[in-house]
Amino acid sequence: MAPIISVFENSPDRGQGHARDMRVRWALEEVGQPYDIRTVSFKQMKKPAYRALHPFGQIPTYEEDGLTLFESGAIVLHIAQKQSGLLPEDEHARARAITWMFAALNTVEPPIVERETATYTERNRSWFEEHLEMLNERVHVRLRDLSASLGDAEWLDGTFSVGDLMMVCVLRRLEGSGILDRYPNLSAFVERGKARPAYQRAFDGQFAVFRAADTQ
Ligand code: GTB
Repeated sequence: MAPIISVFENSPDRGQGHARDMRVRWALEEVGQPYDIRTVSFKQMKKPAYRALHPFGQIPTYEEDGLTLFESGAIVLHIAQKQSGLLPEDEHARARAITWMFAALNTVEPPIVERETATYTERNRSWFEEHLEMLNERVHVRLRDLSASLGDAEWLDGTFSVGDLMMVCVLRRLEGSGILDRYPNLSAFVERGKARPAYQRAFDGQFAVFRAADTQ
C-alpha cells in the first residue's frame, strides 16, 4: 500500500508550497515513491482521531504499513533511509548530508519562522518595524554563514541530498521578503532545487489540492 501523508485541506499559503507537506512530497517524488494524501481541515486537526496520528494536531503525518510518523524532518529522513536517491552511499557523506538536514531545521529555519510569524501577528504593533529589523538581522546572520559555506558549489556537500532538499524548502519561506536577493548564490541554490523535476511534481501536487478546495 502506498504511504499516506496528511496535508492542509485548504492551505493558507494559497498553494505556494510553503507548508511542510511540500518537503515530504518532494522527498517522495525524488525517490519515486507513489503516495496518497489525507486532507485535513484546521478543525479536524485538533480532534482526537487526528491527534492519534499527530500529538500536536499539525500536518504533515505519514502512514505506511502500520507505521505512523509526524515531524517533517523525521518523515523525510525515513523516506531517504528507506529508498535510494537522497542519501550518499559513503558513510561519512551520508552523515554530513543528515547534518545539513538538521542544520536546515534547527539552525536556519527557526529565525526565518520567527520573522515570518512576527509579520502575521505583530504588524499592527507600534514597535513592529524595530522588532522586524532585529528579526531580519537574525536571519541575515544565518544566511551570511550559509552563503559563505555554499560558495560557488552547486549543492551543500557534493551531490544533491536530503540536506539540500530541506535547506531549499526552508529558504523558500523567505520568498517575497527580498532578503534572499542579497545572497545570489543562495538564490541560485533555491532555483536549482526548484528546477528539479521531482520538486515540480511535488509543487503541482500540492497546488492541485489547493485549487480543488478554492474552486468549491
Ligand atoms: N515541526 C513540525 C514539522 O516540521 O512537521 C511543524 C509542523 C507545522 O508547523 N505544521 C503546520 C500546521 O499544521 C503547517 S506547516 N499548522 C497548523 C497548526 O499548528 O494548527 C507551517 C506553515 C503553515 C502555513 C504557511 N503559509 O501559509 O505560508 C507556511 C507554513
